[in-house]
Amino acid sequence: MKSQVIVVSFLFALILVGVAACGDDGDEPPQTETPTSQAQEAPENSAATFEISQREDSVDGLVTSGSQRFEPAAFIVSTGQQVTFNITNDGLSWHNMRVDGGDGAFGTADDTISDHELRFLPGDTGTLVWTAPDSPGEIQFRCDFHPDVMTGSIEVR
Ligand SMILES: [Cu+2]
Repeated sequence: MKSQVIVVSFLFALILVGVAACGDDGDEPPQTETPTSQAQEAPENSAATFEISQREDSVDGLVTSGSQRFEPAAFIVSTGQQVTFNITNDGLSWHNMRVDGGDGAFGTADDTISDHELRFLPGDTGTLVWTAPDSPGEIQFRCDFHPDVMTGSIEVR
């Protein structure tokens, strides 16, 4: 009879350990989620710096059509904040970055464009320094070489 109590106690302990382990797993962030899928938020009341990657998918050195993108592609900043994007072309194509100044249109005088004489070759790094408008809103940015797919947004709070 005593040995049965011991076995039951042991099994109960095993169950407790199993439940605790499951609980720990639930607290950890999912491994498959990439941090770049979330909007990057700048600290308030100071200049902000973001790392941004230009890339695309490829098979045997051939770029997969429509896969060109910025990673991350969504940012949150404060009104009037100075923002520096440190850009790296991690892809195979030419890219740049153009931020709409807030007039809702690209190719206008209020745009801000990345350096490197308007295009980044594969492996190039550079910057785009931009100051958020003084009023809240949604600012769009894009790559001029892939304007239909390579886009992003900056939420100004
Ligand atoms: Cu591009």
